[in-house]
Amino acid sequence: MPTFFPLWVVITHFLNLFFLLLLARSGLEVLSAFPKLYWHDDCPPGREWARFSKKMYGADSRRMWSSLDEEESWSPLIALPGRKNLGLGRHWHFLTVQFWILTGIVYVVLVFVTGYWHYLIPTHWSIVPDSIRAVGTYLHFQIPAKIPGQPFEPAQKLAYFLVIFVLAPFQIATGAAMSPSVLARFPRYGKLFGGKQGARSLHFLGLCAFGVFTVVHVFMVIVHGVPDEFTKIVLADPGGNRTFALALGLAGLFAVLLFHVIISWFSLRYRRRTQRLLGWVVDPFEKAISRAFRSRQRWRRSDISPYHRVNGYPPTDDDYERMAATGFADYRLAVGGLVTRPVTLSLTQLRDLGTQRQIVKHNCIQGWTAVAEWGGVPLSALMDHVGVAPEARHVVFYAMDDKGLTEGEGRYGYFYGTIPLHLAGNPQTILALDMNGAPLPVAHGAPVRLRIETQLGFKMVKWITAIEFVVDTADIGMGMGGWREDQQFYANAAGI
Ligand SMILES: Nc1nc2c(c(=O)[nH]1)N[C@H]1C(S)=C(S)[C@@H](COP(=O)(O)O)O[C@H]1N2
Ligand SMILES: [Mo]
Repeated sequence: MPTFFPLWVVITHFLNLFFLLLLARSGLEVLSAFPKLYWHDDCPPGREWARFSKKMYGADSRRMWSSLDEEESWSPLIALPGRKNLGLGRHWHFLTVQFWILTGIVYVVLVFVTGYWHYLIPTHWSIVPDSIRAVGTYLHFQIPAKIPGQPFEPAQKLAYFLVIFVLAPFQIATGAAMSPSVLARFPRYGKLFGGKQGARSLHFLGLCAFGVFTVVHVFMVIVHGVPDEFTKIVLADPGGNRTFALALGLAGLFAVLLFHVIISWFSLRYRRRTQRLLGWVVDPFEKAISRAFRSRQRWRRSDISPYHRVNGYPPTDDDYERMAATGFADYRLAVGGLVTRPVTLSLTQLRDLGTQRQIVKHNCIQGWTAVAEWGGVPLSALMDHVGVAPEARHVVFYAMDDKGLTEGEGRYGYFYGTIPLHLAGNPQTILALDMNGAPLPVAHGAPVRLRIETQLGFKMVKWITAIEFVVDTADIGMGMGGWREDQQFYANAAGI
C-alpha cells in the first residue's frame, strides 16, 4: 500500500500552495476596486447580494458620484499589493494564473501517466456514503481507515477529487468568463455563468471554497500528526527524518511568507517598475487574446440596463460648460498626426461620415457592467476620410477633463488614451455621439466618446477634443499609453 507521495506530487503541491496564495491575495485586490457582488449584469447600486464596503451610493443620488468612489483601500495584509492598486493587483493575478495553470497541466498529465489517478478519482458512487461515514468517524474523534490498497480515506479522496477536478477548472472557467474580449466574442459562454456578474460572484465563491478546503486540510494535517504528514509531503519519504522534515517544511512556509512581504513592499514602493516588469509577461498573453477575438456583441433593446454607472467626472472648465450650454454648436474635433488630410470637424460634419448603432455591454476594469445602445461614426470611416499613413501604429484620443481638478488623489493632467491601430479597425469601434437614442449625456462623454467593445472601459475616452495618429506612444503623457496606465498603473493591454 503506497503511504508516500512521489516527488512530483511534493513539488507540484508546494508550487500550488505558492501560486494559490498569490492568486487569492491579488484576487482580493481586484475585489477591493468594486467590493460588491451581483447576480445580474445591470448591477444597479444597492442591489448587490454582498458588499464589502460601508460606502453607499444610490442610483438616485443627488450629488454626482463616479464608480472610482466605490473603490476601497485594503491592507497589504490581505490584498496584493493593497491600497487601491487595482492595476498592479491584476498584473499579479494574470502573471500568476499562467504559472498556476501550467503547474496544474503538468500535475494532471502526471496523475494520468503514472496511474496515480486511481487514488484520486472515485470510480464508484459508494464514495459518497463512505465519505459521510468517514466524516462521522472524525466527529467521534477517531481517524477513519484508508481505502484498502490506497493512501487516502474516502472523504479525503473525494475532497481532493473535487478540488482538483471540479473546483480548479471552475475557477479557470469563471475567470475566463470575466474577460471583455472573451465575452464580446463568445457572449453565450458568458451566459453560462449568468453573465460577468454571475461569473464574478461564482469566482468569489470559488475562492471561499478554496479557503474552506485549506482550513480543513491544515486542520486534518494537525489531526493526523504534523511530523508524520510532513515527512510524506516534504521529503517524499515516510521513513525520513521527522525533525528534518518539520524544519524543511516550516522553512518552506516561511520562505513563501517572506516572498509575499517582499513583493508587497516592492509593488507599493516601485509601482512603475512592477507595472513594467509584470506587463512584460502579461501583455503578450493579453495581446494574443485581443487580436484573436473581434467583437460580436449584439444585445436586445430589452437588455439595456436601467442604470449605467459613470466613471470619471466631467470637465469643469468654463469653455466646456459654455459649449455644453449651446448644445456643442461650437465644438470642433481636431484629427491629425500621420494622416494625409488633417481636419477639424463640427458635430454635423462628423455625423455626415456615417452612422452605426450597437447594443453592447460595458466592462469597467473595476468590475461593473452595464448594457447600453451607442450610436455614432465608425472610427474606420473617419480613418478613410483623413487617410491614415501606413507608418501609423497607434491612435491617441485627447480628452477635455483635467483629472487633477476632477479626481484628485494626487493625480494630474488631462485624460487621454491610446489604442493600437488594429483595434481601431474593429467592426464595433465607434466615435459615439448618442446613447440610448439621445445625444450623449455630459456624464457619459458629450459630445464625443470612444466605444471599443473588446476592451475594458478605461480605454473608451470620453469628452474627446482631438485624435492623433502616431508611430509610438512613448513620448505622450508619461509614456505608458494612457492616463490610467500612467497614473494608476493599469496595463495598457485591456482585453482581460
Ligand atoms: N475623458 C475620460 N474618459 C474616460 C474616463 C475618464 O475618467 N475621463 N474614465 C474611463 C473609465 S475608467 C470608464 S469605465 C468609462 C466609463 O464610461 P461611462 O462613464 O460612460 O460609464 O469611461 C472611460 N473614459
Ligand atoms: Mo473603468
